[in-house]
Order: sequence, then structure tokens, then C-alpha cells
Amino acid sequence: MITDDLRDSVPYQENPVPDSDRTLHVGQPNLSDRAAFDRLVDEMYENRWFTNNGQLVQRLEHRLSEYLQVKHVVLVNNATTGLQIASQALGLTGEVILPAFTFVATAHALQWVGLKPVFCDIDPQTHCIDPLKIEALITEQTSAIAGVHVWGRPCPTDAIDEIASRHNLATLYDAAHAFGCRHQGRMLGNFGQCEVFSLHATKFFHTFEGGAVTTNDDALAEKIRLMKNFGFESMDRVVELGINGKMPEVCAAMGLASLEQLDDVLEINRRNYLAYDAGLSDIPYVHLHPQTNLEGTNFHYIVVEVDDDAPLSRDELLKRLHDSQILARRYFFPACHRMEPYRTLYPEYLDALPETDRLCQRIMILPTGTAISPDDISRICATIRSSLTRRKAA
Ligand code: T4K
Repeated sequence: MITDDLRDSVPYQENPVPDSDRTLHVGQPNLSDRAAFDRLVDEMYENRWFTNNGQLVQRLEHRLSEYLQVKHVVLVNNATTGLQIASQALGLTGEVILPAFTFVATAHALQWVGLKPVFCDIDPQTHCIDPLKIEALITEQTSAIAGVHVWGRPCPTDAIDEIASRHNLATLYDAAHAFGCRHQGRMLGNFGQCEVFSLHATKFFHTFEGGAVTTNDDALAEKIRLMKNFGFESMDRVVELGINGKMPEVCAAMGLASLEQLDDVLEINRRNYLAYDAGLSDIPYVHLHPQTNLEGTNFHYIVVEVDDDAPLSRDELLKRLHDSQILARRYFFPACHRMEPYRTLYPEYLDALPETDRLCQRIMILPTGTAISPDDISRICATIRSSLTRRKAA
């Protein structure tokens, strides 16, 4: 819950600020300190070592393993490849249960390595996989449950672990949104057999493109390391089916430089969330998806639900925002089970996920991050308010 103390600390302006033409995007990258980044790029030049497990990648892995308090961090070139490698390293076969309410990369990663994504509905309160609906989806072919920490909100890991251990299933988590988030006193990155973070430019902490697979399992970490480098164990010896999942040094340089500023980014995200909370609180028909874990979230996504009976539909409101140069997004729309190839391959899910379908129609994501100021948030809230009010009066 947001306390009055916290709310008072936010410099939110009740009156709309004058319109500005500056386009406000969801997903504008946070910038690292340029001089720090340049110094690391200079080092990369001096080393003449640009990729293939260079010093900067090794240093970033070490720093991240300290930050996430997890034994192993294996950096990869993006989270999609990370999920594919993790699935292969875990030896998954047959079917994997995951929520349909996720970025399509989660499903693609599984399908791409020959696994069948089995789509589970979500809990509308948390937007994460509904643990009560998992068990009915388990068959003889099921090998794993892949939860997604949607918006950085931790999955119900205890319930998932309990189901998985009863049915002898692996557990892995798509933690693409969840860098820096805590759960039950531990950093995310420590749950399931392994977790996969996205370090894409649009994320809270990023390396331009990148991903990180984290685990406390030595053997699994070793296998993932081999697999991301074509399966090479030593110079001429390949011992696994591998792929090119390596992170280049310039990406690790961005990560090392960005890590220095993470506390500041968190503070700005937090300020922005509180400004939205104040700015949206008395606008009818729109509801900020509440953060319930204020000490353990990265506040990276500003998630708003629009009531079904609002005078403007979610899409009409989105259009008004876009017309005002506010590029809000419909994450995730449509849900995976309605995208190809899944809707054709697995039509059985089209009528099976009512909460997912309902949420996909109601939700929109508003801009935040270091590119967004309190004045920008005033402008966004004022645009939402006037869009809904004008239509209502008409
Ligand atoms: N699992 C989950 C749950 C995920 O959300 C994702 C990715 C993955 C797995 C896979 O992770 P990676 O393999 O990507 O590491 C964006 C991101 O590309 C994607 O990483 C992210 N999730 C997803 C939620 O958002 P799009 O298709 O919306 O990208 P795009 O190009 O439309 O950009 C999004 C917004 O960011 C736009 O408003 C423009 C802005 N932007 C983007 C970039 C790259 C900038 O202002 N500057 C930039 O440099 O997927």
C-alpha cells in the first residue's frame, strides 16, 4: 500500500502542465554514465578482445552474481536464447506449462526447441500464472513448469514447487522483467532450477541486448556455459549440442557501467510509480495495478487497467494517448495463444483462458524510467483524465 508519507514525497502537480510535443515512449532505455561506459570500451580496445567470454563479460557475471546473491550467472546474448539454452540444458521434453499472458518470446523459445507450450490461465490479481489451474494441465508428457514473473511480480513459487515436486517436474522462471526484485527475502534469480533475465535495452537493467541465466546448480551452470558456446569444452573438443549464445564485450561494458547507477534508476522508477499512483487515483475507470512488494520491486512497468464500462475502450484511450505523442503499449496483446503459430497449432486454448483474454483487453502500459519526468507524468494523467471526461460529457 502507498502511505500518505510516500505520496507526499512525490512532486506531483495536480494541474495539467502545458502540452509538449516531446514523444513519450514506453521502453526508452536508461542511459549509463557515458564516461564510465567509454572507459570500459577503451579497455575492450586495449584488450583487442570483443566477444567469446572476455574479461568484461566475466567481470559482469561476477558482479551480477554478487548483486543477485546467486551462485552462477551465465550471460547470454538475449533472454530468448537464454530460455532455449536453459530448456535444453534441463533436458526438457514433451510439454511445458507456462502462462499465455507473457511476451511471445517465452512461448517461442520453447516451441523453437521442439517443446509444446501448454498455456495456463492467470490469476487476475497478480497477472502471473494461476497455480490452481496448473495441475489440470499436467499429462504424461509434461516435463516442466515455466512461470513468468510478470512486471517483476514474483510467481507463486511455493505452490509451483509443491506441484512440481509431486509430479517430478522441472521448474524454470522467465525473469525477463524482474532484475533486482526480491521474493521471500531473496533476490529473484534464486528460484526454480534456473531463472532467465532479459537485459534488453528496454529493461530496468540492460546491456543493449542481453540475457542472464542464473542458478545455484553447479552442473547445470556448467552445461549452460558449454551450450552457449557451441558446446566447446576446450579448443577442439565439442561435448554438447550448442548454439551461439555469447554476449559481446561491448554489451558487458554497458552492463558494468549501468550497474553503478542502478540505485538511482530504482529511485526514479519509484518516484514515477508514486506520481502515477497520485495522478491516477481519482480518475474514474482507470486503475494502477498496485505494487504489493514496495521494498522488493524494480517499479519498471506502470500497468493500468481500464474498466469495461469506461466511456472509452482501452483501445480508444490508447489512440488518444498516441495522438498526444504518448506511446503507451498493449503488453501483452494478443496473448500468446492467439498469436501464430499457436492459434493454428493449438486451437484448444482459444476458449480456455478467460482471465488472460479479459486482461489483454483491459490493460495498457504507460511510460516510465529515467527518460520520464514528473511533469511528463502530469501530462499523461491529464490526457487520460480529459480523454475520459470529454467523452463522458459528449
Ligand atoms: N520474456 C518476457 C516476459 C519478455 O517480456 C521478453 C522481452 C522476453 C522474454 C525476451 O527477452 P529478450 O530476448 O528480448 O531479451 C520489447 C522488447 O524488445 C522485449 O525485450 C520485451 N520483452 C518486450 C516486453 O518489449 P517490443 O516488440 O515491444 O519492442 P519495440 O521495438 O516495439 O520497443 C518497445 C518500446 O521501446 C518502443 O516504444 C520503443 C522503445 N525503444 C526501444 C528500443 C529498443 C526505445 O525508445 N529505444 C530503444 O533502443 O519488445
